[in-house]
Amino acid sequence: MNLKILFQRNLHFGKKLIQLHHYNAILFFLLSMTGLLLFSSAFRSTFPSIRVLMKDLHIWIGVIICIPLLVYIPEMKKHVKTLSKKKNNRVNLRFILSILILLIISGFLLTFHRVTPPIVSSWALLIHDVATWIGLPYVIYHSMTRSKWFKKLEMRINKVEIKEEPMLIEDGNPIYKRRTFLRSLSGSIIVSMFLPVIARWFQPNFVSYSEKSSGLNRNQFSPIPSPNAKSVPPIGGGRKGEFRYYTITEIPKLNDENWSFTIDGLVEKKSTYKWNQFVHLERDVQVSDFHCVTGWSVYSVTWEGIPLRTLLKQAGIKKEAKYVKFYSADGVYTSTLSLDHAMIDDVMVAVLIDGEQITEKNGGPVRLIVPKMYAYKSVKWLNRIELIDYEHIGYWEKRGYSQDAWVN
Ligand SMILES: Nc1nc2c(c(=O)[nH]1)N[C@H]1C(S)=C(S)[C@@H](COP(=O)(O)O)O[C@H]1N2
Ligand SMILES: [Mo]
Repeated sequence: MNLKILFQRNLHFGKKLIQLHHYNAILFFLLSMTGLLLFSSAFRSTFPSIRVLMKDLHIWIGVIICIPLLVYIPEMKKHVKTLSKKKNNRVNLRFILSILILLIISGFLLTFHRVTPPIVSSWALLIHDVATWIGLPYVIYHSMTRSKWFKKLEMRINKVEIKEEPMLIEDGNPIYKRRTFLRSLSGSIIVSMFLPVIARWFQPNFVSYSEKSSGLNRNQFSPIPSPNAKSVPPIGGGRKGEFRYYTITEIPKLNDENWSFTIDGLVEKKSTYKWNQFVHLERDVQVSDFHCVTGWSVYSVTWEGIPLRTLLKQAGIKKEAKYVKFYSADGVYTSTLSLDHAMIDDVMVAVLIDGEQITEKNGGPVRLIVPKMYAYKSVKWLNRIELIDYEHIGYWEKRGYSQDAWVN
């Protein structure tokens, strides 16, 4: 082929590539911002009302970012050809494309998490997170070292070095050395910024171990509930997976003095328990899975507590009662179940998890669990159950979460 034509074609292609990169950079920035906001617990508590909007936005930007990628696919062969002599660029391309593919597939699965079994979303979320925490720093590095600003900086440093140490040449090309130095410097700065999060992913038990040993659980209630024989050791060896701790308020500071537990509303017998009464109520043990609507799950959790229906029957359900409303000691969070759903066997007012007291982060001393529904139903720091005859809309449901919380 005529060399001149080949050159022109490459030039044309190069321009296209640059254009593609500009669109991508903006979209990628928006995608990262919305993604990081969704991940952030500060955002969860400060702007709960736009959380659902942010999620939809993130999904749509994700879909839009696939369009330039579709434009690129037919050109890919050509692109790879132009890189036949540049090993680094080829590796770079392969890496970026694999990260993108992982993000797209896992993002797609997460978007349709309601029609897939929870185990699929757990994996998808893990992959989405890991790919983000590796891909994001890489893309920042990539776009930095390729920016005009960085190139100028490199050139300036190289010039200075050449003037000052012209004799260094025997030790290899000084320009090359300086450039590698500058690149590894910016690389390590970026990596050290992201390392804490990345490390957490590869050492998922890190947080819970340090928590146990440093006694971060400030829930010091006495007497300590003594676990049922079925709870210790926990059935099947204990839970699999990690909780992500969520709260939309500060964690309430609870102790056996200020804590109480009330059942009231449309019941025959209203009652309020103090801790030392509550701790002596008869408890049951069950193993169940715990699913958050954002995709993560914790499997085979051994919960010990009082089945909700036992509590309700003891209180005496009045005929007018249609719904059960749950309150949190944080003073803000609530959820509801219809009376029928509240009577399902595994809905439990839990006191122990895997034979241990529920930590304050995890919603202790007492939390609700509704295993068959997404965990936004499972009120943490549960301190009041009220029977009502109207439908109450819970905290997250009011802010856009589906009223139907059934897990597939
Ligand atoms: N009081 C209170 N209960 C709550 C929440 C909350 O923010 N506050 N978040 C809910 C959601 S969305 C989930 S996924 C679970 C998380 O439980 P964990 O923080 O113990 O992992 O608690 C649920 N119960
Ligand atoms: Mo959740």
